[in-house]
Amino acid sequence: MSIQKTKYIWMNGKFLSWDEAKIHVLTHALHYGSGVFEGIRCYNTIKGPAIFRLQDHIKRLFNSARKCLIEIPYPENKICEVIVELIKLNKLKECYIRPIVFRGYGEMGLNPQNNPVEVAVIVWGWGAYLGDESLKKGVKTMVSSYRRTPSNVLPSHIKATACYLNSILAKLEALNHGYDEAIMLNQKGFVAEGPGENIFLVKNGVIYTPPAYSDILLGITRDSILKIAENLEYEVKEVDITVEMLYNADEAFFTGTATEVVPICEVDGRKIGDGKPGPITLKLQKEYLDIVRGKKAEYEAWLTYI
Ligand code: PPE
Repeated sequence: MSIQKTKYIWMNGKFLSWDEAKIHVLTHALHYGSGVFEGIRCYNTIKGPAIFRLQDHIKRLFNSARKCLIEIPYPENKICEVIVELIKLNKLKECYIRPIVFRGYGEMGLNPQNNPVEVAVIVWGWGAYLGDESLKKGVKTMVSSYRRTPSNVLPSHIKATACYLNSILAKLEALNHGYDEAIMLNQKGFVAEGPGENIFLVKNGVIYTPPAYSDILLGITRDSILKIAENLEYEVKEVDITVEMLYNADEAFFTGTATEVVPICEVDGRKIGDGKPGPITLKLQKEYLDIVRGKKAEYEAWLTYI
């Protein structure tokens, strides 16, 4: 998926042209992964473009920074305003939004305190994360040989750039074996999440997802799906999930900002249910896509109109 350039990028207080937004090769974060970021989506609605759960994403960004002892030199509402302004300037109706905060050029070595904290926001059109067919047809997965980095090694609740080498290794392994996506277990051997997605399964009409303590990123889409499922009066359980439970599920699906809601049709060559997207998955997917596109009045509070 090559990136479609937009006109402007916001960096360190200024709106720059796309090609101007550059960093030095000695940028601390490039060498040591000393950055935190977010992934947000803006969708077109009948009332114009709207950002989904903007304040929640920005709260998580500031929380990630705090946990990494990075002080963001702007208040939360400034970053929110910049995002809205950047989408306007680039005249986009739908886009992916990537705010990133990182230790810049200054000194080398593992003490980052004298390196400036740099902040940028980039927006661009990003289609289906797991492929154009993924939402309708679902994806094939494998249980990765790479375990999710445990929280006492890298806190999984923070969205830090450094965490993503773990995800990249799992992703490449899955692709090299001919699968669309990986499923990672935690150190205890329970199902954790995908390299860039949370995971759910359905068994006998009950919806299951790994709990907050299972070394996962606390996804905002995960949280949305939990609330949507409860409002639709499904029984939802946050419990440890074994690989056995996954193999025996009636349905399974991934959630994420980039991914949205994608059915999992196969795990390690075993069909999930009948190997086709399940009815509860499709119902939650439709509800989610309706909500983000402003078709459900009761969820308006999740939308920030441009
Ligand atoms: N787990 C991981 C490891 C993760 O990276 C994401 C988002 C999620 C769960 C779902 O979180 P949320 O988006 O809040 O529902 N992954 C982002 C980055 C993807 C990328 O390749 O870049 C995303 O979906 O935006």
